Amino acid sequence: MKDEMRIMAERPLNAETPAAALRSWITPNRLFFDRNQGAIPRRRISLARWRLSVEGELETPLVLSFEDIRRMPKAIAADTLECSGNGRSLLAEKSAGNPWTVGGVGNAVWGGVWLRDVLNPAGLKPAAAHVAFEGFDRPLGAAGVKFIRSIPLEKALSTTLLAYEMNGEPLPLKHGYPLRALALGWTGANCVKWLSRLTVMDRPFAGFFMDNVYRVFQKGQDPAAGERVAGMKLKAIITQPLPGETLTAGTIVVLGAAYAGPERVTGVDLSFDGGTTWKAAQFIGPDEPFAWRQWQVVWTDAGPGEYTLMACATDARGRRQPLQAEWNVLGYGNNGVREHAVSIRIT
Ligand SMILES: Nc1nc2c(c(=O)[nH]1)N[C@H]1C(S)=C(S)[C@@H](COP(=O)(O)O)O[C@H]1N2
Ligand SMILES: [Mo]
Repeated sequence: MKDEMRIMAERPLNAETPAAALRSWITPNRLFFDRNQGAIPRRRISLARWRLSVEGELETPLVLSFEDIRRMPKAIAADTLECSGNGRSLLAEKSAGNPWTVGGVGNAVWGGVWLRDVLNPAGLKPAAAHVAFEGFDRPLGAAGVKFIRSIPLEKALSTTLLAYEMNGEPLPLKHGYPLRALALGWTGANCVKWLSRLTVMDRPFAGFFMDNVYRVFQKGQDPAAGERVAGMKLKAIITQPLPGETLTAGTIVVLGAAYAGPERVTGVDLSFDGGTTWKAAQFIGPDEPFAWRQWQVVWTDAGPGEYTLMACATDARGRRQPLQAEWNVLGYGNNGVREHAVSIRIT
């Protein structure tokens, strides 16, 4: 149903956006996917009490109030956010984790401050190499490990936003109120919610959520030896029709979205016959860096039969999405064209 999240787990809350709600360029806050490793704070922290501590390889460590953040130059950026595991359940071979289909992704316009405007005035020391983000959400489970993640300084200073607004509203509690990180174009795991502390480090933060997960590795391989998830992968999704739909012969409008994380999407091709022939889709809607592009194909004279629709995106570097995803133990980055095929019937 268009209006209901598909809940995969309640504690922690993990829920995906229904595919039909991915048709609009902006994903409504109410339907934006939820991905949590720990417990969502029970109520909004008082802004008067909230503090952000900024420490580590800095000349002048800082403690900022919400007012301090509010007084800084405001930045607005569109960003499509996707969980590393999105599409995992569509892989032919099983992998461990939440069974995401297509809805572990959403697009929003975020308002906040550039991370560089917080860090630069504090004076970065020459050893600065990574920035670690810590949230104040409580860990769940016996291990009690906090969700702490770091990103390279270069990413932190170029295109990372600290957001307090989502689609013109204060950041909703579930999405990190009052402040979250957004490494634009990078997977959700790099976008820590409920920020309480930023630590500039001389090396990547070491810990469970850096070294045991959010790594791309094969069976029998040490997770820490695998590559860290960073930029979202090039991918097209079909949002209309939906899998299993029965349609009436005639003109059929196929809709979808395509995204490439830090890259730009330059084309989408659609096949009605399981990949034998391809037709270029037409872009519709806004064209913003780091945000998905919507596309459509108007299919006239669609006759009765069974069809498999497949969409394939191309990026500005001329790369095409793979026909089949590269499998890995945790099922990250599924951008396979075949895995995202939509089978329909026309009568
Ligand atoms: N503090 C904190 N930040 C977090 C997480 C978390 O569990 N705790 N989960 C991360 C993951 S894996 C994803 S995909 C995104 C999801 O953001 P959303 O719930 O706002 O969609 O938040 C990230 N930031
Ligand atoms: Mo994620």
